[in-house]
Amino acid sequence: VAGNFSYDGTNGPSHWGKEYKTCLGKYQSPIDIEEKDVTTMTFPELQFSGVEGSHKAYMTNNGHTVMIQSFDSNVPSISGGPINSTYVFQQLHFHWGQNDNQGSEDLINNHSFSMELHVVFWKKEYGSYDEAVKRDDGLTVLGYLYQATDEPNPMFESIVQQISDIIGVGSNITISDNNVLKKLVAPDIASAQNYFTYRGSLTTPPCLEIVQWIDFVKPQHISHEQLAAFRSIQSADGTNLTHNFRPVQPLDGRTVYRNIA
Ligand code: B30
Ligand code: ZN
Repeated sequence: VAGNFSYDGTNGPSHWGKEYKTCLGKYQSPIDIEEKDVTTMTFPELQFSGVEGSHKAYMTNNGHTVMIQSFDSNVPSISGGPINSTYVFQQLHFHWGQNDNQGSEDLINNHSFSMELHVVFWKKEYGSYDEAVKRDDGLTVLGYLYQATDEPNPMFESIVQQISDIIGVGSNITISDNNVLKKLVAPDIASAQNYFTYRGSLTTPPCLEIVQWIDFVKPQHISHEQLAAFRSIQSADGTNLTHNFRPVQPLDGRTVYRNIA
């Protein structure tokens, strides 16, 4: 559901801290990742399970993004890498910009990408998402960067087609392609051990500082046209959600690691 926040004006990111004090905290996301400042590290292999096969999935306009969830019994999970237990898939969603030169939340060497996909997982031993978000190691989010190109990405075909059915806030539809989850949760297994990782927060209110971020180094692509479809959904105030990325936050002494497989 849409909380009382937006990406412009009096409810924009610079005002979130008035209602949500945590948004003013010291471990906020997103950040600018400067490659010259990262600490290299060899983590255990990051592993995906339950990703293969088909998943019944749903797509929602929640007023601040396009969100995809599954209530399938076959739920993807991850383990290994910088996390020391199993985390279960909850939802995935997207962040984009008003033009192709911006849209990603995390930046690399101060460079913005056109879109960022967030795949959100909760720590299984806490029993549920609602319990996990009360704990400081409750969530792991995978971040995938996308650069706009002329060439469409087949992975987005069915989603983009169906975005026209969720223009209004609160709309919810079944995704016709049962392979969407497989394609979005682990799109590029060959590059899955090449990531940055750091401790941070939810990038939207309530900005809880409970997230182990895993940002994959290698960008993927999406076409200008496919990206434009995301900008056509409406936000809570009835205007088009042309952009929904939070500006970068201070690193404040945190260490960003890069996995060297
Ligand atoms: S992110 O990946 O850091 N962008 C939440 C999860 C991941 C991120 C940001 C927020 C989250 O769980 N937020 C609280 C729940 N939301 C979710 C929702 O369904 O959409 C409720 C809310 O905002 O207050 Cu509307
Ligand atoms: Zn996000």
